[in-house]
Amino acid sequence: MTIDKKFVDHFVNITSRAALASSYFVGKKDKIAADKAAVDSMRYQLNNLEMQGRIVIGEGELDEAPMLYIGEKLGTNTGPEFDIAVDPLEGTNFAANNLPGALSVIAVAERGNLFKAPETYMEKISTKAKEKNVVDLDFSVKKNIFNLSEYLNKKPENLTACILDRPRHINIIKELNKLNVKIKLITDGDVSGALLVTDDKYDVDLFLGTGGGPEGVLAASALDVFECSFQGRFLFETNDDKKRAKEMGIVNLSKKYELNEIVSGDSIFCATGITPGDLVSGIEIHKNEFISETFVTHKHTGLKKLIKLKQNIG
Ligand code: VTB
Repeated sequence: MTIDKKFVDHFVNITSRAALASSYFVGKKDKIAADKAAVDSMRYQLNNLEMQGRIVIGEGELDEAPMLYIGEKLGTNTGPEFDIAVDPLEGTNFAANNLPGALSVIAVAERGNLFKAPETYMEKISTKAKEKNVVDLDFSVKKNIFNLSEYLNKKPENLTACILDRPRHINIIKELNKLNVKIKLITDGDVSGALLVTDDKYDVDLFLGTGGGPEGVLAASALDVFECSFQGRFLFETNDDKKRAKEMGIVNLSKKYELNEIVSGDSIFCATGITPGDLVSGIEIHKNEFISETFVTHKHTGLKKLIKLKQNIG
């Protein structure tokens, strides 16, 4: 079974509209309002779609923002059965402070093919090498860099590694620095960070570090269409986290997941820019029209491109 390609247009439209809704709150210092606008728009549009949709990854539970919640049923209750992961506003700080990189994101797979991730942290690694054993979550930073250097035939000093700027990454950053690797530190937005390995034009060879688990599943859905690898391992710190993970069916809490254990079969991924960033440009409004740019993938058709749309605001 595959997802009909007509849904690509539908989902591009949905993240574009959600991005537009959120864009009115850009720079207004109100993360909750910017998030709510994107969530409300996404929910409304998903409910109008001929599908039997179910949210498996909701947004915002880490910081208790307004959200599309896990288990929520969406659509007209006719048509194909989809599992849906959403991050209607990825980068709430970016939107609130008018900084580059705010996105509206959705990933869709057929029922049962998208990992149900709890709202916890995940150790992640992605790179532009599909082969196993080039980079691995279980390798040291040094081994990953040396292997990648050999694989890409680039000296470590010419490799770029992207990582969230967080105190928890101090040792990884020190090690990268010692190896003379170029570091691209991002303050938020690790869906985008992980996707920067998909094209040489972004000049990122490796993405690594610990970020949100839901964001990891979203990134993996897009990476599945590229010659790229992704591994993720959830970090369950509290007893509550562990209990919820078990309730969601996770047996081995310290398992390292390969990309195709996170997403399998056909899938569609869309990320529309709200503010301009590395991956896509932001929403532009001209009188009654708006322009959006969306990073889109569809596994079955091999589609992977940026789609720019000019539409009526109406
Ligand atoms: C990342 C990033 C998000 O959360 O997943 C990060 O992609 C992880 O959490 O944009 P901490 O901020 O607690 O490190 C965000 O920054 C916000 O959801």
